[in-house]
Amino acid sequence: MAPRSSLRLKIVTSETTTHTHCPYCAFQCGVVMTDRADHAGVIDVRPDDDFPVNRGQMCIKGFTSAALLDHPERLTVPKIRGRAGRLLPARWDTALDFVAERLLRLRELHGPAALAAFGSGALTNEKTYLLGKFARLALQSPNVDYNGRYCMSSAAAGQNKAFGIDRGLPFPVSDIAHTKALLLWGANCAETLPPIMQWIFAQRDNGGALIVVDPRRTDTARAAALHLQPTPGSDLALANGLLYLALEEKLIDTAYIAARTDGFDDLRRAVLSYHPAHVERLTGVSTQDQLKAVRLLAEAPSSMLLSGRGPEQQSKGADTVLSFINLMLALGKVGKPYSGYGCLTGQGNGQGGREHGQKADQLPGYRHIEDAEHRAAIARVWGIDPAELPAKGKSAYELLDALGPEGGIRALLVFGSNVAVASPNALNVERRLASLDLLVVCDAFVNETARDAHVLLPVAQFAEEEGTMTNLEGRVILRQKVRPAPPEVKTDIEIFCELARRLGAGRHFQYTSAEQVFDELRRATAGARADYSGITYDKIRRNRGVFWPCPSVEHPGTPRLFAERFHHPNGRARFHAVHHRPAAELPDDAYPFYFTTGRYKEHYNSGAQTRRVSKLEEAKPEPKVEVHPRLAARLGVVEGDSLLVESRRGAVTFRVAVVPSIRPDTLFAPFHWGGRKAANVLTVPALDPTSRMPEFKVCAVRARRVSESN
Ligand SMILES: Nc1nc2c(c(=O)[nH]1)N[C@H]1C(S)=C(S)[C@@H](COP(=O)(O)OP(=O)(O)OC[C@H]3O[C@@H](n4cnc5c(=O)[nH]c(N)nc54)[C@H](O)[C@@H]3O)O[C@H]1N2
Ligand SMILES: Nc1nc2c(c(=O)[nH]1)N[C@H]1C(S)=C(S)[C@@H](COP(=O)(O)OP(=O)(O)OC[C@H]3O[C@@H](n4cnc5c(=O)[nH]c(N)nc54)[C@H](O)[C@@H]3O)O[C@H]1N2
Ligand code: SF4
Ligand SMILES: [Mo]
Repeated sequence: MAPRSSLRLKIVTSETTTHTHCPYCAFQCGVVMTDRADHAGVIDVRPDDDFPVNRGQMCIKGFTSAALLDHPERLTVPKIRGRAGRLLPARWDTALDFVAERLLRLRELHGPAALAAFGSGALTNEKTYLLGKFARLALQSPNVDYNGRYCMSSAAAGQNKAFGIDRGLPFPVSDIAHTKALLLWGANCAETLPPIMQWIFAQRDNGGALIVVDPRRTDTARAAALHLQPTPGSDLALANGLLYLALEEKLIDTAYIAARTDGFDDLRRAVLSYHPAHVERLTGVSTQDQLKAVRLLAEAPSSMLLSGRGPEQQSKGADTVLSFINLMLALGKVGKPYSGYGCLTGQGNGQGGREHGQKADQLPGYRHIEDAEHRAAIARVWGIDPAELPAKGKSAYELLDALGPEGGIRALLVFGSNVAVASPNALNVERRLASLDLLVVCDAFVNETARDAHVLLPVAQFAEEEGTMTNLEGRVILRQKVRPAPPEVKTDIEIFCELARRLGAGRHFQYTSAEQVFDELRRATAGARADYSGITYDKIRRNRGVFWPCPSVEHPGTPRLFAERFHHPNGRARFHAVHHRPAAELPDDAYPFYFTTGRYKEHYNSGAQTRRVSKLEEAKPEPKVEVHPRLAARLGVVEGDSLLVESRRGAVTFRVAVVPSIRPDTLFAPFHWGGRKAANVLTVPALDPTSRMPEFKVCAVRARRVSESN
């Protein structure tokens, strides 16, 4: 008996409880983690009842997130590819020396632009900031970009043009509960942000109406009073059509337009051609439904339009976002209580990740790398001559497409993205990765991108490090350390510092903690659009987050934007006359169906993490292609059959899910799997001209039944 009770005592006394956040999406649920350090790594995660965003709720990914920490497949030592092609364990010094020597040699041979880095919206603000600094000062290359280009770039471009600032939601999520009309446009919140549904249900209970626009009748659409089911890629035409009807029905707010906006006359002329019958032909949405939607939005005392990746991941995504903003401005809704336009940010730090300089054209604080004043401001903080800062580099897909001897990029360092799975035209990206002289993947797991890597560097995970994240509301929160990282694992910050030293830039990378990096980030963003200068770790802890902009330590932060002014110099919002244009690839005789992509509740992005969590893998072991019963009959397939889906880029065999919830002209599959199950083998790498967002949501395919053995 005695040994047992003393053991129990030991377990109890070694428990530590930490308030932190889920590793995955932009909702950044507050969680409480309990580390029973002496109990074979058992670690509990439960939702934090007091965190004001998720209020005690969480999704299955959050509940199972601790499984990533002690996972048997975790990368725990550096690895270098040996002569026989196998990855062999190496000491840190050996691996870092190897990487640095190769980088220096390639830079000497091919110039600095031959080196590139790829970042992520999964990285903390501190890492985002350092990755941009590392690329510019240690690699000395213009070529740094990140997976937010695949995620937030269209919404960012639209908001910057219209409002002069880009913060996903201009209000806290709790405002959703009080709006009288909520339009979710191409966002499947029930699966992608499950705990946000508490605010959406509260909105309904408060008498509000919900409208959903999605080519599929998703769980989110099922909760709606009105579901519009447009043809993929027709959102801009639909939004312009709604504005046409608003003009026709005299629903626009002329006083607001005169007082707070510029450019309405050009827009009015542009939307004259979006007659409802024409819009019905382009979108498949009836005139009656168009009218219902615009009346709900316009006549409600408060209304919100929130967009997801559906309309944004298109080769006209930035213009489509502008068409949404045009509509909400014309109705006089933006900046009024419980009203406005917002985009639902995706990745854990999808917001902060787009502000602090890991983007090819950007410097910290949302500064522009081609603006002389912005360059000078950052050069002062970094202690360099502005001339030492490279120019703007290539966007994510263009960067990956330039890998190898033809494109000229010889070395790539990847931090936090599984580009081989997540990029459009994935087979091309796979080939380009394989043609690199040096591929370094820094990750906690050996994902598909690591398959051709020369060096793998193991990194600490969310519960093993500290740093700030900025959630979908623009609230800066603190990721806290729950337990130490495994002994042979480093944080991304340590890797930046150690590599920078070996590349001769060590004096710019003297940090001993994430908080020190944050203090530099605060100085670098002072006076900039995304001003974090008044935020401290301590202030975040005391207030459960601080909303940027926050320009001084005394400043309480800014939960709501636009009540008085927009962020263009004259304080007014700008309308933009935008026109519908077809998707880059439309169905034709050879490839007769639309193909679109999205997500399952159980998996996260490329699946590099969630496919390793047994509960999630059991719940959703494979991707299925959704087929409407009429189309299934035409193709001669039933539930569970194998369907070969082919585009001009490649072919994938999916098992079939026959569902009445999809349009009969459209196939849908999730992109969470790699290799031969990768939806991105099919997608088209057409890019938006402004945001450089790939068209993940529309391409043309053909399909035929195959036997299991094929
Ligand atoms: N479970 C889960 N949650 C996640 C993620 C995850 O991978 N899994 N990822 C996170 C990230 S990074 C992101 S960006 C967000 C994304 O969150 P969402 O934007 O909600 O996700 P998606 O499923 O990509 O796309 C939303 C919807 O767009 C629809 N759609 C497809 N084509 C079109 C179109 O042409 N027009 C319109 N209007 N709709 C279209 C799809 O049917 C889909 O239901 O989710 C975040 N949360
Ligand atoms: N067809 C199609 N393709 C899409 C989309 C779509 O809707 N359809 N959506 C796009 C969108 S919105 C996104 S956001 C992308 C996402 O797709 P990816 O860019 O592949 O992102 P993840 O799958 O989240 O990959 C993250 C990797 O980073 C690692 N990681 C996590 N945290 C850290 C960290 O702190 N440091 C380091 N070094 N590594 C870390 C994880 O282990 C994992 O291997 O996919 C895009 N691709
Ligand atoms: S994945 Fe998103 S919604 Fe789910 S628990 Fe994590 S932060 Fe919350
Ligand atoms: Mo995303």
